[in-house]
Amino acid sequence: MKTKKKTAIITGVTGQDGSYLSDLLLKKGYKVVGIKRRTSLICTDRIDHLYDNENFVLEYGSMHASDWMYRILLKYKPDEIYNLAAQSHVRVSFDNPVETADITGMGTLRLLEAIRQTCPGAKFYQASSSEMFGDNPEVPQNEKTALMPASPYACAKVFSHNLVRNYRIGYNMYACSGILFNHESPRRGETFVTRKITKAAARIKLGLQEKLYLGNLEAKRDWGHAKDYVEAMWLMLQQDTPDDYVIATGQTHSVENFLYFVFGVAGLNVDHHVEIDPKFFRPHEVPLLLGDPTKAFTKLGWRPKYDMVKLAEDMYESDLAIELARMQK
Ligand code: G4F
Repeated sequence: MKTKKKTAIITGVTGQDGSYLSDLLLKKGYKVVGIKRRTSLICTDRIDHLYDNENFVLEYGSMHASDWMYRILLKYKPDEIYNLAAQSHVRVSFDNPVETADITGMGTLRLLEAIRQTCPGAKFYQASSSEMFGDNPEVPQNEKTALMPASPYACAKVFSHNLVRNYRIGYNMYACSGILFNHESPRRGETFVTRKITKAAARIKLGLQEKLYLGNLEAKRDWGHAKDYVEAMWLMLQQDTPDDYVIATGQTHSVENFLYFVFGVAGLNVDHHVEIDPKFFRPHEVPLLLGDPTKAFTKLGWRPKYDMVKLAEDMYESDLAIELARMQK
């Protein structure tokens, strides 16, 4: 007997995670409905390769409003919904706190409420974040570690994280939060520190740029590869019961380590090219993130394939190829 094709809705589909998750679900035979905020500039580079796929549909919707949520949920009757939409830049959230809270916090409430009223049996994944641990010095951080958010972005994520638990228990919905530690890739936005470093190293190597300006080099992050992390998102929705999981590599490195490693691979001297610019410092920093992914290892059977070294090499090689291709145009 032929089984019905599953339908998944992904908010934030044009982002790094949305694009990798679309690739994964399409490979698994899903129909994927991607939600994108309408903008006059198109900005769909990360999903352009999916346009010809008959199982991929793009719809417009902003997390600021909920009318489209009811329409799309009723139209597609999804089996799974992945809420990846957010104003996800921590530094930017200090400058735009209200917009961040509305998209990253209230947007989740709008979506959960629309699901409860239209398709309460659908499985829901929320992109929670290790930023929620904030400046809690306790490491490694696991699902029980106290949340001490240190930015408007993290405060909004905590609001969403608590709502997921509230809807799971209060309405018996299959709702999970993945507490994802930093995850990067060649598709990472260019203003996040890892991509900023790999892109600058490639450009400096090719003589296209002289200097790289950075902020706090002492902060430590548990960096994994986004390709690994979207598999964990999917696994969370394939369990008998919904739960929250920390997704991390269990290793932490300073920004300085990442910088020296990438510049070493590129054969560049950090002292010649890197300067500190106070504008990249944050009013309230998260000094140390180190995740304990034991629960995801044991209950989901999930394991990351990339560590920081493989990740940084992948990103640098990709940026070098992109810049070389641009030069040859
Ligand atoms: O790359 P970042 O901007 O990532 P951050 O703030 O850790 O947040 C990312 O990971 C979170 C998961 O924990 C996500 F929830 C969030 O959406 C985002 O994806 O900064 C990493 C560290 C910070 O400590 C920052 O102060 O790098 C430091 N840093 C130093 N110089 C810099 C720079 N960050 C940026 N973006 N740009 C700099 O020039």
